[in-house]
Amino acid sequence: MAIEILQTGKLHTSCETALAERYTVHKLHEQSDPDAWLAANGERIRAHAGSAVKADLMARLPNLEIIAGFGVGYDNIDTKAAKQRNIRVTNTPNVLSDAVAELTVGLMIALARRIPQGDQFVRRGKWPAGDMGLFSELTGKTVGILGLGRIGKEIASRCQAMKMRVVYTGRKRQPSEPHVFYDSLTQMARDSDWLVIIAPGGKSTDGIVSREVLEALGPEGMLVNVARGTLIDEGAMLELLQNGGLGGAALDVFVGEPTVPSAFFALDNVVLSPHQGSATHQTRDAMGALLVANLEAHFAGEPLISAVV
Ligand code: NAP
Ligand code: 8YV
Repeated sequence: MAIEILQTGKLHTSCETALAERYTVHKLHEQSDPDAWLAANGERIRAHAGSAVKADLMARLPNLEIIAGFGVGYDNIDTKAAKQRNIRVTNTPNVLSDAVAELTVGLMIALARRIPQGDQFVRRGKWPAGDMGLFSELTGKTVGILGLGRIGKEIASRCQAMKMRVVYTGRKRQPSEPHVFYDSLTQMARDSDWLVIIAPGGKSTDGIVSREVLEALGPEGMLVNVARGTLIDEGAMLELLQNGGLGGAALDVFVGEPTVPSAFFALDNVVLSPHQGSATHQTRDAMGALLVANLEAHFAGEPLISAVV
């Protein structure tokens, strides 16, 4: 009998194709009455493919065995509820690290050199009236990385290629890493020209980049967030960007994304990106393949490839 699995949102096309070849896939987001559909069919579902799974959805799926997440971050999956029900959870680590690191360095250069603003300057015909001005560069600067994990390390090596000095913070020092470790995020921000945030979302990091940290980074300091919007005190960041208390910010993630506070749009010292860290064809294909490989391993009774629960 075919294994029945549930999607609650659209997934990358190659992933959806691979799932449909192997399983009977139900798409809750395409049902006219999702609630009635779950009541009638929920007990047949053995797997969920994709992220954003809360305890109330799990409760509607009494025979759910596994949640295969599409993404390395799993802050939108209730892993505590999953553990209590013995539901396995997988994510898609490593395969996206290069793409996210590439975007990070791209955002850094874009912010330092005001590349999006320069494009607008030319397109709007402002150049003939005079040059745009001078900005800063990465060369010789210190970058502090919050979260020297899989992606953080890829960012670090690319920053070194840009002739930057790398320092980092996290919950613990990593003895095998050559970079200077700070046990205080505020102190690291004070000593850094750039602060790059790439630690997981969730309760343990909520608001960790506080007003105090942002003020320590200071009027010349540049902030990059490619992690989750929840790590930063977004209101304080906006205020400091507006009043010159913070030099600039390049942001790929936001607290209420895809809605972004319109106050950001008026700021010249900001580069905005719509959560594009892993958004390349090759990386999304690889993420989808890993999601499917985890499901296949589970239903074959083999060890999961990338389990978080
Ligand atoms: P990872 O390998 O687990 O690295 C996470 C790092 O964060 C580790 O170095 C860890 O170090 C540190 N960390 C964890 N909890 C912390 C805490 N409470 N306080 C301070 N540091 C903490 O994860 P990854 O694969 O690099 O991914 C990191 C995150 O990037 C994901 O969780 C996701 O939210 C985000 N992401 C964003 C995009 C995007 O499109 N923008 C794409 C992919 C991933 P310690 O254990 O020493 O604390
Ligand atoms: C998204 C990400 O998951 O992997 C993560 O944690 O933030 C991204 O790769 C991806 O955009 C799928 O929604």
